[in-house]
Amino acid sequence: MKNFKKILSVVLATMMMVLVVGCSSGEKPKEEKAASSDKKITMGFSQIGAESEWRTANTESVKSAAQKAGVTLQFSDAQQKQENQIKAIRSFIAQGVDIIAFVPIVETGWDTVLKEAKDAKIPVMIVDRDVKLSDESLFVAKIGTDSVAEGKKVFAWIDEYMAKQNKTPRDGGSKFNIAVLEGTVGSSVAVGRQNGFKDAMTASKNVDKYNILLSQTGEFTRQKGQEVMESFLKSDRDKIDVLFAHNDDMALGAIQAIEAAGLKPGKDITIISIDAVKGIFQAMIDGKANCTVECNPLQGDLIMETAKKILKNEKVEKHVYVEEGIFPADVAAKVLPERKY
Ligand code: GYE
Repeated sequence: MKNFKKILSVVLATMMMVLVVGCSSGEKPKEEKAASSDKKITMGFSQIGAESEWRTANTESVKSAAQKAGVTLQFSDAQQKQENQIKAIRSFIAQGVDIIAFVPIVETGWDTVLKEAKDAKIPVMIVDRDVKLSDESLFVAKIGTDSVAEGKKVFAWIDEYMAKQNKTPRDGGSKFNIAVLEGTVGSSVAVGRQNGFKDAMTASKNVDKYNILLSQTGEFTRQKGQEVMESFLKSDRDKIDVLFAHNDDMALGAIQAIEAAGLKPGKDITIISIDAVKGIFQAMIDGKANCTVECNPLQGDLIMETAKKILKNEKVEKHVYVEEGIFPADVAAKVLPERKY
């Protein structure tokens, strides 16, 4: 019995020592280790600015999703400048954040800074817009929208609508004249929407019925959309049949310019744009716009979910495109109350 007690006390003492040594050597007890793969994540997020209703919804989605997911967000607004985004990414690297996510304002010019992130072993996620890189391993995942598909949907809708409405060209000619308000120059979404639109037009059996008369950037803003539409109307007021705006905000600005020029938006000029923000639904209900192609800005939850998987070394899809619909004016009143942005 005495011996047994002795052995027991030696065993207990050894166990205590193992525990103390184990903890003091920096090793965490088992349960804590398991929890540490779920440790609080810090994400550096570089947003491009606040140029549109869509962008505001996108920012809110990212911020609220981060909060819900318990992710600490270092949020930086680049005020529409790529150089500010590059600075922000460099400062995220210097701070040693766990993961970087950013919306590339333009497609090119990211190789160097993303290489710096890779060298610092910080994974990068691309959000919303696309990039052109020399090395695809410079980012882990891309979550966003398919802008080429959006441009294609726009042409298909126009072609069907003009026929259904028995429209004829306003200038008495044989082709419908289209005016385009493009998005930010060099952005993947402006390039993709324009290319998708043109490709669908060229591939259509009705290609001879259409002419892109005017096409200029309105920088995705309401103000610039209005200004550029004013200049379009000065030169070609009685020729424009269709307006394709790369986003709803520019269409909303253009509507003001069209009214100021004494024309009826949505009737004299058929208007289609992309995003599906609440503002354009109201314009459609008022009969001033005809259709919007959805581009979903509510990407926050997916971004946070993906970031967590990446940091747990789980496999993630390299490209994820969110689902998108199309809303012509006749469904606007029914759909508006359900819209989340
Ligand atoms: O359509 C527009 C904007 O990148 C998809 O950016 C986005 C576009 C969106 O500000 O409104």
